[in-house]
Amino acid sequence: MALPILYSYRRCPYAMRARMALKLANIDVEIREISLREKPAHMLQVSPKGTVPVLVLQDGSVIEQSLEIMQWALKTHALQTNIHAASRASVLALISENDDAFKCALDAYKYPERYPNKTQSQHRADGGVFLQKLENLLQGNLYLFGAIPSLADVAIFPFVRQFAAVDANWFETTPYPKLRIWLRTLVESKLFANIMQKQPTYIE
Ligand SMILES: N[C@@H](CCC(=O)N[C@@H](CS)C(=O)NCC(=O)O)C(=O)O
Repeated sequence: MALPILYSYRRCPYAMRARMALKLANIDVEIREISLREKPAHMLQVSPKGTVPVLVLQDGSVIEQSLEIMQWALKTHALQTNIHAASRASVLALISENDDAFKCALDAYKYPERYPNKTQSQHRADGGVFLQKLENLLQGNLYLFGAIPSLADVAIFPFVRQFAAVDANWFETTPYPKLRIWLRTLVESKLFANIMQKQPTYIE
């Protein structure tokens, strides 16, 4: 194969962060935009779990978790190397909180009919705990861990973007002013515009 292959889905936040990391690292890949309903047989063959993103390298090795794709792509990039050893554990812990508790709250807030144990505003309040934590980290900093973006900013903002979009009017009135600026900066970045370009669905 000429280039590594990235099985991707444009609107998937995990795939977004993988595409951003690859772009930041200037790693050219063949992006295969999939249909989640009709996943390509080759993708399922190399990664039977059936989620995107999946990166297939030229030597045939497969990286099938978005965070691992990011870490692989950015192993020598400032986004990772500028993180002090002491902060590294905090960066990874924050990403893990995003991927676990916040992602659960996001799903429940987006699809409250599937999670009737609580009302939609209770689900939103659950997510708000993480948003408040981000707001606190952004006091005095443009980014979560300082003046320049870290792995955490890129890994987390696609999920906050989805949370904010559920009810944009509500988000504009939240007591998270720094978070709003942070989100706008990242969403309006050239990097994000670049990785959100539409492309036809890959047909095997
Ligand atoms: N832990 C995985 C999660 C990836 C994931 O859940 N992706 C979703 C799309 S956002 C997916 O492919 N779901 C499979 C499906 O909907 O069939 C990662 O970090 O890469």
